[in-house]
Amino acid sequence: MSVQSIDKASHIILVAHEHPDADSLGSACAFYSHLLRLSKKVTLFCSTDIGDKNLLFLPWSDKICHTFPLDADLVMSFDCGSFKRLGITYTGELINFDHHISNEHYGTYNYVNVNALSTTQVIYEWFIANDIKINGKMAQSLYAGLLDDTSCFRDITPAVLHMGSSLIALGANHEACVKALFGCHSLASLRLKAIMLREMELVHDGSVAVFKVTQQMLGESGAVLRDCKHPLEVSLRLKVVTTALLAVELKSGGVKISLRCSEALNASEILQHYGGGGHASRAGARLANVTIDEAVEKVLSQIRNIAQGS
Ligand SMILES: [Mn+2]
Repeated sequence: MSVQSIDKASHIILVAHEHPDADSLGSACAFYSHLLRLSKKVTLFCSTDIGDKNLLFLPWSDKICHTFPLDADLVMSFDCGSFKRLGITYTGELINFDHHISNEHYGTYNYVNVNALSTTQVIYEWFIANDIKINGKMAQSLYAGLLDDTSCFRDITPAVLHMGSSLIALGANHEACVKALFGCHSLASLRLKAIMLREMELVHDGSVAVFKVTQQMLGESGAVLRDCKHPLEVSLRLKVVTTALLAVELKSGGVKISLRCSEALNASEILQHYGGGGHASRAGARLANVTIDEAVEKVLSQIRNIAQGS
C-alpha cells in the first residue's frame, strides 16, 4: 500500500514534470505540505526551470530544486504520463498520480483516474479516502490545479464542482488563483496572439485551425512557448472549428505539437503515432528532425486518416 510506503520512507522526492503547469506543480506542493506535517524529509524536484513565473504563487513552489537527491528512497510523480518526462534516472519505489489516458503505469503504485479532470482531483480523492486533513495551503494548491486544467471551470463534472466548493471552504483563494493563472497576460503574449490569429489557416473544410509558430515569431513578439496556448483555445470558439493544431519550432530543434479536439476525434490517439499523448480533448507531442511544415502535414494526414476511418 502506498500509505505504508510513505510511512517507512525517509527521504521522499516529489517530482513535477518538465516545464510544469499548475496541475503538476500544485499536486506536488499539496503533498509537500502534507509530508512536512509527517516530519518527513521532502524534496520538491523538477528537471527543468518552472518557466511560468506566475506559478510561484503556489505555496512551497520556491522550494523547487533541479538536482535529484542521491538518497531518495521514494519518488512520487504528478500529472506525468510517461517516466521519460520526469527527467530522472531512478529505479526505486515510485507512486504515480495522474489523469492522462496515455499514462504508461510506470509506478510501483499507479493512481491514474482518466475520468478526473485534473491530477489534483486524483490527489484530493486520495486524501479524502485516506482521512488526510487538507489545510489551507493544500487547498490552495489543489484548487489551482483544478482551475487550470478545467480552463477556469469551462469543463465540469458534479465531482469537480463539489471539490471546488469544499476547497474554498478549506481556505483556497479563488481570486488569487484566477489572477495568477488567467489574469496576467504579458504584452508579449498579446503581440504573439495578434500574429498567430493573423497567420491562422483553416483546413479540412474549415474544421481544423492550424497555427505555425516559428522562432522568428517568438523573437519578434518576445513571447514564450506557453503564450501560444490561448490563441489555440480561442480558435475552437469558431463555429466551424472542431480541431485546433499548433506547431511550434523549438530552439533546440524539432517541433512541438499541441492538439485540441472538441468532438469526435481523440487527440491522444492521433499523437500517439508520434510518441505523444494526453487526453481525448487535448494532447501533445514532440517531433524530431522535421521542419514545421512537415510536422503539420504529418499530423493533418493522420487526422484525415482517422476521420475517414482508414
Ligand atoms: Mn493535468
